[in-house]
Amino acid sequence: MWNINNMKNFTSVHDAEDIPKLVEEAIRLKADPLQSRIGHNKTLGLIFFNPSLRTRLSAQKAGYNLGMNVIVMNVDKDGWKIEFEDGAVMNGDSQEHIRDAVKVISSYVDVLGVRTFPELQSREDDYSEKVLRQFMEYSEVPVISLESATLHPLQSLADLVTIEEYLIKKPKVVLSWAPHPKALPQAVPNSFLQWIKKTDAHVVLTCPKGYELADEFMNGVEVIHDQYEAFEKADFIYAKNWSGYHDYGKILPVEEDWTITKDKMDVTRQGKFMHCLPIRRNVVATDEVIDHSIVYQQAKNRECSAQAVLKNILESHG
Ligand code: SN0
Repeated sequence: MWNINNMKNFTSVHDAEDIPKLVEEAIRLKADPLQSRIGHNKTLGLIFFNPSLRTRLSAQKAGYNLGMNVIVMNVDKDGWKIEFEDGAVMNGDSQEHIRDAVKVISSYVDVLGVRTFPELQSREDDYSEKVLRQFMEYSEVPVISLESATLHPLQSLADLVTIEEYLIKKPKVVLSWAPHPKALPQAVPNSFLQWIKKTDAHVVLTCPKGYELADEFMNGVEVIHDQYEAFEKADFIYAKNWSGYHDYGKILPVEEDWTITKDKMDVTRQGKFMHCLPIRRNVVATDEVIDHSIVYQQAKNRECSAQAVLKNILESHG
């Protein structure tokens, strides 16, 4: 079958050849979710090393919409303890090597999704995508990232779909760092920048000094350290916390209050507030901001986005 994106795996923006077409396809699937049953008699496997609500349920629903069977496993809780080191002498805690686990899982499924967060200890380990790479190496079937150590492409595609639904030409889109009690991954902001840069948006990043992301994501992005100034006339405010990239995995001291409030939203051009969820209310943003936001639309768009990706993969691997 003719396929617009000729997708093998889906682990970053680079796996989508034609992003506007993928966004359009997601929007078409949202309007008529049961239009294609290309996944009939195929099985989707979803493997989680970390918690999930939207990714898990939306990917499951997307699979069902295409007629797939879906099997889900929280390997961190229900499986054997996995060993990731090559050549390890496994006489300690870990019980099953990743290469055996992935070979076996991939023999049961036609498409394999995996979620694997960074440890936030070693930047080198995390940014080499150690776990995702092993899945891609040992899997016999296409692999989808359900959020890896450094990227969250299914979220970013849903974010582009959501922005596209407002039909604003050259929107001003601001990615804003926000406070959080825990050290969180850089995956969502990295990935959002990777994808939004492929659109006609004017992209601004605002964060306290020291919270800049890796150059490969920041290239071509305007950086404004004053949050109010950055928010001026914005059409979309995308809030997210992340831990330090340069001072890796650290929570750095920040003096000003970066919580997103109505006062800050008031300097935008009736800007829409976005967040991938889960969100710590009244820390990242106030109740008032969240309750007047488009976060549920964004979350709903996870379903059609995952479905567009699965459909493309099934078309390429019929
Ligand atoms: C994850 C992250 O990458 O930031 C997943 C987002 C889709 N978020 C968290 O781990 C939040 C945990 C918390 O304690 O609020």
